Amino acid sequence: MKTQVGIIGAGPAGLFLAHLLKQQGVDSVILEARSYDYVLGRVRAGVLEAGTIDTMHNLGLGERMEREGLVDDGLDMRFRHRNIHLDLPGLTGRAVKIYGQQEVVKDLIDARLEAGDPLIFDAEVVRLEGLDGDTPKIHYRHEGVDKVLDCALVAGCDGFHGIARASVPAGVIETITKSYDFAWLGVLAKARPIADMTYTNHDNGFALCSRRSLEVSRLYLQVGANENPEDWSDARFWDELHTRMFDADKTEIAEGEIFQRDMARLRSYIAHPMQYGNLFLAGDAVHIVPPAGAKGLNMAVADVRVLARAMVAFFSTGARSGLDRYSDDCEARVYKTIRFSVYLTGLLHKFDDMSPFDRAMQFSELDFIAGSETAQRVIAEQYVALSDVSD
Ligand code: RFL
Ligand code: PHB
Repeated sequence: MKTQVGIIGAGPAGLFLAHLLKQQGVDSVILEARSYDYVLGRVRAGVLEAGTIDTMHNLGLGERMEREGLVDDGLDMRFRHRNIHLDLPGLTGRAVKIYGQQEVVKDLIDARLEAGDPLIFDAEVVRLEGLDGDTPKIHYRHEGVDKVLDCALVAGCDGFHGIARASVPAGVIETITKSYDFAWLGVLAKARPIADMTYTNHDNGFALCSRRSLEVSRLYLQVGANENPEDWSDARFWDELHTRMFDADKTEIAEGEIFQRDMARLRSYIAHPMQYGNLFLAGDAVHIVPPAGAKGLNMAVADVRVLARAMVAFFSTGARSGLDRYSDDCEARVYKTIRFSVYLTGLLHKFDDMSPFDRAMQFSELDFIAGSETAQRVIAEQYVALSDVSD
C-alpha cells in the first residue's frame, strides 16, 4: 500500500490531521492499533477551546457538537469554604465548550469511514524504516499478517506509549519530565451536574465537577498514584466529593449511578524537537500535560493544524521550509500550555511534601485571585485560548 502521509494513531491528533490534509487534497492512511469499539469507548477529555471548536466547524464536522455540546461560560475554584467564580465571556469575550473527546473522535471517524477514506483498525505499527530518507516505510500487523505502508511523510500521532518517538535514533530527541505522586480518579455518573465547571482545593485533596450533558456528570478526585479504582465504592466516592466541594449537608451535588471509572496518573512530559527526517510527532506522542488545564486534546489539534499546513505546502510546491520549521513553530505555544497546566495543578492540588508554609502560600494565592479581576483574567485568558494557531 502507498500514500502521501502515513498516520500512526486514530486519536484526536491523527484524525484531525487526516481531515485537514484531505480538505486540501492530500491523501493519507491512518493505522490504529486498537479496534473501533475500543477507541470510541475511551473516556478522556471534555473541554474544547475556541481553536478546536473552529477547526471542527471549518472541517464541516461541527453539527452534532453544536447541537449536543454545552457552552461552559463559568469556571469556579473553591478553597476553605470560599468560591472564586471566573466569568469566562465577561473576562475574555470567549467561552469553552463541553463535548466529550469520544464524541469528537466518533464524529471524525464516522466522517472518514463514510467518505471511504482509509482508516485501518487493529493495525499495530511494529517498525518504522527509512525515516531519514525520501521513502519511509511503516511496517504494521493486521489480522495476523505483516504489511507495509509506503509513504512520503510519517505522522507519529500514537500517544505517549506509541512507537513513533521510540523509533528516532538515540540522542536526537531530548526529553524533560515531571511526574506527580498522585492520580485522578474519574467517573461518569447519571447525575444532574452543577451549573459551572468547579475545581476545589480541599485539605483531603483536589476534586473537579464537570459534565457531559444535562443528565451526566463527569467527576474527578485526586487519589494516590497506586490506588485501585475498584476500592472506591459509589458511597465512598460521593461522600468524598461532597466533603471536598464543601457540600457537607449534601444539598448541592446530586448523586446518581456511577457507570464508568478510570484512573490517570499525572505527569508532564516534553520531547524536543518534534521531528526527525520525514517523521513528525504530534499530540501526546510528544508532550503530556497534567489534565487540570484541560489542554491535552486542544494542544494536539493545534499541533496538527501547524503540521497539516506544512505538509500541504510540501505536496503542492515541494517547499520543505514549513516542515523544517514545524517543531520551532510549535515550541512557544507548547511550553506556554504546559506551563499553565502545571501552574493550575500546583494551585489546586494537595501535595504530600507540602510544608504548612507551602500550603499557606497556596491559599494566599487563591485569596489574591479571589480579590483581583486582573488575576482572574490572566487565568481565564489561558483557560479559553492557549491553543490558538493563526491560519
Ligand atoms: P491518543 O488519544 O492517545 O491517541 C493515540 C492513538 O495511537 C494509537 N497507537 C497506535 N496505533 C498504531 N500502532 C501503534 N504502535 C500505536 N500505538 C498507539 C492508540 O491506540 C491511540 O488510539 O493521543 P492524541 O491523538 O495525541 O490525543 C491526545 C488526547 O487524547 C489527550 O491529550 C487528552 O485526552 C488529554 N485530556 C484532556 N485534554 C483536553 O484538551 N481537555 C480535557 O478536558 C482533557 N481532559 C485529558 C483529560 C486526559 C485525561 N487522562 C486520561 C490523562 C482528562 C483525563 C482524565
Ligand atoms: C472533563 O470534563 O473531563 C475535564 C474538565 C476539566 C479538566 C479536565 C477534564 O481540567
